Formats: sequence, structure tokens, C-alpha cells
Amino acid sequence: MKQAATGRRLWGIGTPRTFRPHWMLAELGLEYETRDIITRTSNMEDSDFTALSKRGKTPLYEDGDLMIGESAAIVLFLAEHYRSPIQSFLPKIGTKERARHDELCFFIMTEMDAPLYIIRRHAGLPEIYGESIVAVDAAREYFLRSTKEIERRLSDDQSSLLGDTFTVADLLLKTCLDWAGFIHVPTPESLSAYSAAIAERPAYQVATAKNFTPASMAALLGTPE
Ligand SMILES: N[C@@H](CCC(=O)N[C@@H](CS)C(=O)NCC(=O)O)C(=O)O
Repeated sequence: MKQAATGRRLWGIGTPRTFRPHWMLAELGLEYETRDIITRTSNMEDSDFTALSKRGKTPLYEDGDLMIGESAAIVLFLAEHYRSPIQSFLPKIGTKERARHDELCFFIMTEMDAPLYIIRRHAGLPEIYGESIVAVDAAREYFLRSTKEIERRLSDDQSSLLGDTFTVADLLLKTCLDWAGFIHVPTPESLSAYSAAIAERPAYQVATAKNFTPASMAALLGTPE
């Protein structure tokens, strides 16, 4: 397959995980090629995609000769690699601020994204993963407990997790809050203003249009377009 003209190509649309790199690329104002691979549709069998991804998971990101999956890793790579002195989405590597930031990213991915995916698998996709009311209820509780920790970190009307600068950690958190809202998992009222303010970011809106197309929404909701 030919390299993308910009060297950057992103495989996958239609889920909170694929949304993350689309959003970061939009924040950075980078041109890239999108391949509209929608999970659990026949285009997951696209021969170019299956040739690249033995794992069969989206998002998958190519940048020159680099190819990485894992949405959080892609976003961190983009923010670090294309770091600009005008607007940075990450504290400098090796600083205490960066350690606090990375702690939040791991927390969000393991304590928030992971329970949401348990709910997705065992409530949303029972035909593949099996139905489990116990696992789903426990995951909802667990997610709620994690949002309490976020509430503590966002005290004093901070506009972002690290104070007033929007970072990768905020991007990851917002995608989990949206995901929870989409599947009717309650989130604390105190996070509403934070979440609504982030939704005003132009890049968030650009990425929403790119990632949540009518076809991908139909697939996510299990309704034919
Ligand atoms: N931890 C991974 C999760 C990737 C993942 O599970 N992607 C889903 C879409 S959200 C997928 O490709 N599912 C297809 C399948 O499991 O067959 C990430 O954050 O990128």
C-alpha cells in the first residue's frame, strides 16, 4: 500500500477510542488520511487493514514507518512528537507536572476506560462476550467510584485536570465522560461544567464530525442506516 501523502494515516472511526486520535490530530492542526474502518462491520475485513493489523483493533495509526495502536499511546505520541511552543498538550517529560499528568492518563485508561469497556462487552455485545449483569453492575459502580476521584482532582473550579491548561489527560477524560453519557452511566453533576466547556473546543467538534459519521453511529447503535 502507498504511504499517505502526509505520512499520517489513521484507521478507524465511530468509537470513543477512535475519536481520541482524530481529536488530537485536529488540536494539532495536522493533515492526515482517514480510513473509515468501523468496528463490527464488514469493512473490518478490508484487505489493507487486515494486512496491517493482525490484532484487528482500531484505532491504528501510521506515521511514516511508525505504526501504533492503543488510543492513549497514539495521542501521547502525537502530542509529544508534534509539540509546539505555542500550544503544548503535555508537561515536559521528566518534570513532576508530567508525572502527575501521566498518573491521570493511566488512571483514566485503567480505572475508567476499562470498566466502560466491560459494560460495552457484557451489556452491549452479549452475543460475542456473554451477558453478565453482575460484571456490568460492578463495572458501573467502579466507574462511579473513579469519577469521585476525578471530582476531587477538579476541585476549585479548575478548567482542566492540571489547572488551566488543556492536556492529553483532559482529552482522555472527556472521551470517557462522553462514553458514559452515551450508555447512560451516571457521572457526577459537578463534572458537567468541565465537560461542557471542553465540548466547545473547535477541534473537538471537527473530530466529532469526522469520527461519528451517520454510518458509524448506525453501527454503534446496531441500527442499519
Ligand atoms: N485499548 C484499546 C482498545 C481498542 C479496541 O478495543 N478497539 C475496538 C473499537 S473501540 C475494536 O477495534 N474492536 C474490534 C474487535 O474487538 O473485534 C485502545 O484504547 O485503543
